[in-house]
Amino acid sequence: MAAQIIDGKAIAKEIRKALAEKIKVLLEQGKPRPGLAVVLVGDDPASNLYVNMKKKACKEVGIYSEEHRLPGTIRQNELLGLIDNLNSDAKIHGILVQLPLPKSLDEQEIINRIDPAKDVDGFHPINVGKLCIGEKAFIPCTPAGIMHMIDTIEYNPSGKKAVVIGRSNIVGKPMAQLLLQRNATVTLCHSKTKDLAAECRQADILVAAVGKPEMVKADWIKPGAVVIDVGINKVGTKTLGDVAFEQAKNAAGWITPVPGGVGPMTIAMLLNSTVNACESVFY
Ligand code: NAP
Ligand code: LUD
Repeated sequence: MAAQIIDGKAIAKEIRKALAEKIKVLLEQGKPRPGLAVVLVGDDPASNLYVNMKKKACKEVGIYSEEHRLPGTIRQNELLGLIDNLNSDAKIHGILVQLPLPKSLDEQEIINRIDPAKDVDGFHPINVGKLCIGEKAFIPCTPAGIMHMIDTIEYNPSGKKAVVIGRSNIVGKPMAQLLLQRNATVTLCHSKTKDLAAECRQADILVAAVGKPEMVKADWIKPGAVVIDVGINKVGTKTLGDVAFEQAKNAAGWITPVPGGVGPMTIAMLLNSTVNACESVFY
Protein backbone atom coordinates (compact mmCIF):
# COMPACT_ATOMS: atom_id res chain seq x y z
CA MET A 1 0.00 0.00 0.00
CA ALA A 2 1.23 3.50 -0.74
CA ALA A 3 2.48 5.53 2.21
CA GLN A 4 0.62 8.44 3.67
CA ILE A 5 2.37 11.66 2.78
CA ILE A 6 3.16 13.93 5.74
CA ASP A 7 2.36 17.36 4.35
CA GLY A 8 4.85 19.64 6.11
CA LYS A 9 3.72 22.62 4.11
CA ALA A 10 0.13 22.26 5.35
CA ILE A 11 1.13 21.54 8.97
CA ALA A 12 3.46 24.56 8.96
CA LYS A 13 0.64 26.73 7.63
CA GLU A 14 -1.56 25.72 10.59
CA ILE A 15 1.25 26.54 13.02
CA ARG A 16 1.72 29.97 11.47
CA LYS A 17 -2.01 30.62 11.70
CA ALA A 18 -2.05 29.74 15.40
CA LEU A 19 1.04 31.88 16.04
CA ALA A 20 -0.49 34.87 14.26
CA GLU A 21 -3.53 34.56 16.56
CA LYS A 22 -1.33 34.23 19.62
CA ILE A 23 0.74 37.29 18.72
CA LYS A 24 -2.44 39.29 18.17
CA VAL A 25 -3.61 38.41 21.68
CA LEU A 26 -0.20 39.21 23.20
CA LEU A 27 -0.23 42.65 21.60
CA GLU A 28 -3.79 43.29 22.81
CA GLN A 29 -2.54 42.46 26.31
CA GLY A 30 0.11 45.17 25.92
CA LYS A 31 2.96 42.68 25.60
CA PRO A 32 5.89 43.47 23.27
CA ARG A 33 5.95 42.35 19.67
CA PRO A 34 8.32 39.37 19.26
CA GLY A 35 11.47 40.38 17.36
CA LEU A 36 13.98 38.28 15.41
CA ALA A 37 17.40 39.30 14.09
CA VAL A 38 18.76 37.20 11.25
CA VAL A 39 22.46 37.43 10.46
CA LEU A 40 23.61 36.33 7.00
CA VAL A 41 27.30 36.38 6.12
CA GLY A 42 28.39 36.02 2.50
CA ASP A 43 26.36 35.31 -0.60
CA ASP A 44 25.50 31.59 -0.55
CA PRO A 45 22.36 31.32 -2.74
CA ALA A 46 20.69 28.63 -0.57
CA SER A 47 21.26 30.64 2.63
CA ASN A 48 19.94 33.71 0.87
CA LEU A 49 16.78 31.81 -0.11
CA TYR A 50 16.19 30.47 3.42
CA VAL A 51 16.73 33.89 5.01
CA ASN A 52 14.24 35.45 2.60
CA MET A 53 11.71 32.73 3.47
CA LYS A 54 12.24 33.40 7.20
CA LYS A 55 11.69 37.13 6.70
CA LYS A 56 8.45 36.52 4.80
CA ALA A 57 7.20 34.09 7.46
CA CYS A 58 7.93 36.59 10.26
CA LYS A 59 5.96 39.25 8.41
CA GLU A 60 3.02 36.90 7.89
CA VAL A 61 2.60 36.12 11.60
CA GLY A 62 3.44 39.58 12.97
CA ILE A 63 7.00 39.06 14.22
CA TYR A 64 9.29 42.08 13.83
CA SER A 65 12.37 40.97 11.90
CA GLU A 66 15.58 42.61 10.84
CA GLU A 67 18.32 41.28 8.61
CA HIS A 68 22.01 41.88 8.94
CA ARG A 69 23.60 40.98 5.62
CA LEU A 70 27.35 41.11 5.89
CA PRO A 71 30.17 40.52 3.38
CA GLY A 72 32.01 37.18 3.50
CA THR A 73 35.17 39.14 4.31
CA ILE A 74 33.86 40.36 7.69
CA ARG A 75 36.27 39.93 10.65
CA GLN A 76 35.47 37.69 13.59
CA ASN A 77 35.57 40.64 16.02
CA GLU A 78 33.14 42.69 13.97
CA LEU A 79 30.64 39.85 13.94
CA LEU A 80 31.08 39.31 17.70
CA GLY A 81 30.41 43.03 18.15
CA LEU A 82 27.16 42.74 16.22
CA ILE A 83 26.08 39.78 18.40
CA ASP A 84 26.86 41.85 21.53
CA ASN A 85 24.65 44.66 20.21
CA LEU A 86 21.80 42.28 19.40
CA ASN A 87 22.12 40.64 22.83
CA SER A 88 21.44 44.01 24.47
CA ASP A 89 18.76 45.19 22.01
CA ALA A 90 15.39 45.12 23.81
CA LYS A 91 13.30 44.77 20.63
CA ILE A 92 15.22 41.62 19.62
CA HIS A 93 14.14 38.42 21.40
CA GLY A 94 15.70 35.91 19.00
CA ILE A 95 19.05 35.90 17.21
CA LEU A 96 19.76 33.56 14.31
CA VAL A 97 23.12 33.34 12.57
CA GLN A 98 22.47 31.48 9.33
CA LEU A 99 24.90 28.59 8.86
CA PRO A 100 27.27 27.69 7.35
CA LEU A 101 29.55 30.67 7.99
CA PRO A 102 32.58 31.23 5.73
CA LYS A 103 35.52 29.01 6.70
CA SER A 104 37.55 32.09 7.76
CA LEU A 105 35.24 32.57 10.79
CA ASP A 106 35.11 30.56 14.01
CA GLU A 107 31.48 29.39 13.96
CA GLN A 108 31.39 28.00 17.49
CA GLU A 109 32.84 31.18 19.03
CA ILE A 110 30.08 33.21 17.33
CA ILE A 111 27.36 30.83 18.53
CA ASN A 112 28.78 30.87 22.06
CA ARG A 113 28.47 34.66 22.12
CA ILE A 114 24.67 34.61 21.58
CA ASP A 115 22.70 35.13 24.79
CA PRO A 116 21.27 31.61 25.45
CA ALA A 117 17.91 33.27 26.20
CA LYS A 118 17.88 34.63 22.61
CA ASP A 119 19.29 31.48 21.00
CA VAL A 120 16.18 30.51 19.02
CA ASP A 121 18.24 28.01 16.98
CA GLY A 122 19.16 26.08 20.13
CA PHE A 123 22.82 25.87 19.10
CA HIS A 124 24.38 27.46 22.22
CA PRO A 125 26.11 24.91 24.49
CA ILE A 126 23.74 25.86 27.33
CA ASN A 127 20.72 24.89 25.24
CA VAL A 128 22.45 21.79 23.85
CA GLY A 129 23.25 20.74 27.43
CA LYS A 130 19.74 21.43 28.65
CA LEU A 131 18.32 19.32 25.84
CA CYS A 132 20.65 16.44 26.78
CA ILE A 133 19.60 16.45 30.44
CA GLY A 134 15.93 16.89 29.58
CA GLU A 135 15.46 20.47 30.81
CA LYS A 136 13.30 22.92 28.89
CA ALA A 137 15.43 24.63 26.26
CA PHE A 138 15.45 26.07 22.78
CA ILE A 139 15.49 23.06 20.46
CA PRO A 140 17.08 23.24 16.98
CA CYS A 141 14.27 24.07 14.58
CA THR A 142 14.61 21.15 12.15
CA PRO A 143 14.42 18.30 14.70
CA ALA A 144 11.72 20.23 16.61
CA GLY A 145 9.70 20.37 13.40
CA ILE A 146 10.20 16.66 12.81
CA MET A 147 8.92 15.79 16.30
CA HIS A 148 5.91 17.98 15.57
CA MET A 149 5.25 16.00 12.36
CA ILE A 150 5.54 12.68 14.22
CA ASP A 151 3.06 13.97 16.80
CA THR A 152 0.71 15.19 14.07
CA ILE A 153 0.38 11.68 12.64
CA GLU A 154 -0.14 10.46 16.23
CA TYR A 155 2.79 8.07 16.04
CA ASN A 156 4.20 7.22 19.47
CA PRO A 157 8.00 6.65 19.32
CA SER A 158 8.05 4.89 22.70
CA GLY A 159 9.65 1.43 22.38
CA LYS A 160 10.16 1.88 18.64
CA LYS A 161 13.49 1.55 16.86
CA ALA A 162 14.64 4.87 15.40
CA VAL A 163 17.56 5.24 13.01
CA VAL A 164 18.97 8.70 12.29
CA ILE A 165 21.45 9.06 9.42
CA GLY A 166 23.76 12.07 9.88
CA ARG A 167 25.29 13.42 13.10
CA SER A 168 25.39 17.18 12.55
CA ASN A 169 24.85 19.54 15.49
CA ILE A 170 21.95 21.12 13.62
CA VAL A 171 19.94 18.00 12.77
CA GLY A 172 21.26 14.50 13.53
CA LYS A 173 22.49 14.83 17.12
CA PRO A 174 19.55 16.81 18.51
CA MET A 175 17.16 14.55 16.56
CA ALA A 176 18.63 11.49 18.29
CA GLN A 177 18.24 13.21 21.68
CA LEU A 178 14.59 14.10 21.06
CA LEU A 179 13.71 10.57 19.93
CA LEU A 180 15.55 9.14 22.95
CA GLN A 181 13.59 11.46 25.22
CA ARG A 182 10.42 10.00 23.76
CA ASN A 183 11.66 6.50 24.62
CA ALA A 184 12.65 5.31 21.17
CA THR A 185 15.71 3.05 20.92
CA VAL A 186 17.99 5.21 18.82
CA THR A 187 20.83 4.37 16.43
CA LEU A 188 22.84 7.30 15.08
CA CYS A 189 24.53 6.51 11.75
CA HIS A 190 27.24 8.42 9.87
CA SER A 191 29.84 8.04 7.14
CA LYS A 192 31.78 5.39 9.08
CA THR A 193 28.72 3.19 9.72
CA LYS A 194 29.53 -0.29 8.39
CA ASP A 195 26.27 -1.52 6.89
CA LEU A 196 23.93 1.43 6.60
CA ALA A 197 21.25 -0.44 4.64
CA ALA A 198 21.06 -3.14 7.35
CA GLU A 199 20.71 -0.48 10.09
CA CYS A 200 17.96 1.28 8.14
CA ARG A 201 16.01 -1.95 7.59
CA GLN A 202 15.55 -2.19 11.38
CA ALA A 203 14.01 1.27 11.64
CA ASP A 204 10.40 1.93 12.61
CA ILE A 205 11.33 5.62 12.34
CA LEU A 206 13.99 6.54 9.78
CA VAL A 207 15.37 10.09 9.63
CA ALA A 208 17.74 10.84 6.74
CA ALA A 209 19.87 13.98 7.17
CA VAL A 210 22.90 13.39 4.97
CA GLY A 211 22.86 15.63 1.91
CA LYS A 212 23.19 12.85 -0.71
CA PRO A 213 20.44 12.81 -3.33
CA GLU A 214 18.22 9.71 -3.10
CA MET A 215 20.79 7.72 -1.13
CA VAL A 216 18.15 5.83 0.86
CA LYS A 217 16.64 3.17 -1.39
CA ALA A 218 13.21 1.58 -1.15
CA ASP A 219 14.63 -1.77 -0.06
CA TRP A 220 16.33 -0.09 2.97
CA ILE A 221 12.90 0.73 4.39
CA LYS A 222 11.07 -1.51 6.83
CA PRO A 223 7.49 -1.94 5.55
CA GLY A 224 5.21 0.56 7.28
CA ALA A 225 8.05 2.72 8.68
CA VAL A 226 7.84 6.47 9.28
CA VAL A 227 10.35 7.98 6.85
CA ILE A 228 11.50 11.56 7.41
CA ASP A 229 13.57 13.07 4.62
CA VAL A 230 15.60 16.09 5.74
CA GLY A 231 17.91 16.28 2.73
CA ILE A 232 17.75 19.19 0.32
CA ASN A 233 19.84 18.48 -2.75
CA LYS A 234 19.82 20.62 -5.85
CA VAL A 235 20.31 18.39 -8.88
CA GLY A 236 20.04 20.42 -12.05
CA THR A 237 16.75 22.24 -11.74
CA LYS A 238 15.30 19.65 -9.34
CA THR A 239 15.27 19.60 -5.54
CA LEU A 240 15.74 16.02 -4.33
CA GLY A 241 15.71 14.57 -0.84
CA ASP A 242 18.04 11.98 0.66
CA VAL A 243 15.37 9.31 0.06
CA ALA A 244 14.42 7.86 -3.34
CA PHE A 245 10.87 9.09 -2.82
CA GLU A 246 9.01 7.55 -5.78
CA GLN A 247 10.03 3.99 -4.86
CA ALA A 248 10.21 4.52 -1.10
CA LYS A 249 6.62 5.68 -0.89
CA ASN A 250 5.46 2.18 -1.75
CA ALA A 251 7.39 0.69 1.18
CA ALA A 252 6.92 3.28 3.92
CA GLY A 253 3.83 3.76 6.09
CA TRP A 254 4.37 7.52 6.22
CA ILE A 255 6.83 9.64 4.30
CA THR A 256 7.74 13.33 4.02
CA PRO A 257 8.16 14.88 0.56
CA VAL A 258 10.97 17.19 -0.58
CA PRO A 259 10.17 20.00 -1.08
CA GLY A 260 7.15 20.64 1.15
CA GLY A 261 8.13 18.38 4.05
CA VAL A 262 10.66 19.18 6.75
CA GLY A 263 11.77 22.55 5.28
CA PRO A 264 8.57 24.52 5.99
CA MET A 265 8.41 22.96 9.48
CA THR A 266 11.91 24.30 10.25
CA ILE A 267 10.72 27.82 9.59
CA ALA A 268 7.48 27.38 11.55
CA MET A 269 9.49 26.19 14.56
CA LEU A 270 11.75 29.23 14.32
CA LEU A 271 8.71 31.48 14.57
CA ASN A 272 7.44 29.48 17.54
CA SER A 273 10.79 29.74 19.35
CA THR A 274 10.90 33.49 18.74
CA VAL A 275 7.50 33.91 20.37
CA ASN A 276 8.67 31.71 23.27
CA ALA A 277 11.84 33.80 23.61
CA CYS A 278 9.71 36.95 23.78
CA GLU A 279 7.60 35.42 26.52
CA SER A 280 10.79 34.21 28.28
CA VAL A 281 9.34 30.72 28.40
CA PHE A 282 12.68 29.05 29.01
CA TYR A 283 14.61 31.64 31.04
P1 NAP B 1 26.07 17.83 7.41
O1 NAP B 1 26.61 18.69 8.47
O2 NAP B 1 26.39 18.08 5.99
O3 NAP B 1 26.46 16.34 7.77
C1 NAP B 1 26.11 15.25 6.99
C2 NAP B 1 26.10 14.01 7.82
O4 NAP B 1 25.87 12.91 6.95
C3 NAP B 1 27.44 13.72 8.54
O5 NAP B 1 27.20 13.31 9.85
C4 NAP B 1 28.07 12.63 7.70
O6 NAP B 1 28.85 11.73 8.43
C5 NAP B 1 26.85 11.90 7.19
N1 NAP B 1 27.15 11.19 5.95
C6 NAP B 1 27.75 11.64 4.84
N2 NAP B 1 27.85 10.68 3.91
C7 NAP B 1 27.30 9.58 4.44
C8 NAP B 1 27.13 8.26 3.98
N3 NAP B 1 27.51 7.88 2.77
N4 NAP B 1 26.53 7.38 4.81
C9 NAP B 1 26.13 7.75 6.04
N5 NAP B 1 26.25 8.99 6.53
C10 NAP B 1 26.85 9.89 5.74
O7 NAP B 1 24.49 17.66 7.54
P2 NAP B 1 23.26 18.61 7.88
O8 NAP B 1 23.65 20.03 8.01
O9 NAP B 1 22.55 17.90 8.97
O10 NAP B 1 22.42 18.49 6.51
C11 NAP B 1 22.03 17.28 5.93
C12 NAP B 1 21.06 17.52 4.79
O11 NAP B 1 19.87 18.07 5.32
C13 NAP B 1 21.52 18.51 3.73
O12 NAP B 1 20.98 18.12 2.50
C14 NAP B 1 20.90 19.81 4.17
O13 NAP B 1 20.70 20.70 3.11
C15 NAP B 1 19.59 19.33 4.71
N6 NAP B 1 18.98 20.18 5.74
C16 NAP B 1 17.66 20.43 5.61
C17 NAP B 1 17.01 21.16 6.59
C18 NAP B 1 15.54 21.39 6.47
O14 NAP B 1 14.99 22.18 7.18
N7 NAP B 1 14.86 20.70 5.59
C19 NAP B 1 17.70 21.61 7.71
C20 NAP B 1 19.05 21.31 7.83
C21 NAP B 1 19.68 20.58 6.84
P3 NAP B 1 30.25 12.17 9.16
O15 NAP B 1 29.81 12.89 10.40
O16 NAP B 1 30.89 10.86 9.47
O17 NAP B 1 30.98 13.01 8.19
N1 LUD C 1 21.32 27.85 9.89
C1 LUD C 1 19.38 26.62 9.24
N2 LUD C 1 21.29 26.67 7.85
C2 LUD C 1 20.71 25.75 6.89
N3 LUD C 1 12.87 24.48 2.04
C3 LUD C 1 17.59 26.17 7.66
C4 LUD C 1 16.25 25.27 5.77
C5 LUD C 1 13.99 25.94 5.23
N4 LUD C 1 21.35 28.93 11.91
C6 LUD C 1 20.72 28.16 11.05
O1 LUD C 1 16.82 27.06 8.03
O2 LUD C 1 17.67 26.44 10.82
C7 LUD C 1 18.78 26.90 10.50
N5 LUD C 1 19.48 27.69 11.35
N6 LUD C 1 18.76 25.89 8.25
N7 LUD C 1 17.40 25.33 6.59
C8 LUD C 1 18.57 24.51 6.41
C9 LUD C 1 19.55 24.95 7.45
C10 LUD C 1 20.67 27.07 8.98
C11 LUD C 1 16.24 24.49 4.65
C12 LUD C 1 15.12 24.43 3.82
C13 LUD C 1 13.99 25.16 4.11
C14 LUD C 1 15.09 26.00 6.04
C15 LUD C 1 12.78 25.11 3.23
O3 LUD C 1 11.73 25.63 3.58
C16 LUD C 1 11.80 24.32 1.11
C17 LUD C 1 11.11 22.97 1.31
O4 LUD C 1 11.78 22.04 1.76
O5 LUD C 1 9.93 22.89 0.93
C18 LUD C 1 12.30 24.26 -0.30
C19 LUD C 1 13.24 25.33 -0.69
C20 LUD C 1 13.98 24.92 -1.95
O6 LUD C 1 15.23 24.90 -1.88
O7 LUD C 1 13.36 24.62 -2.95
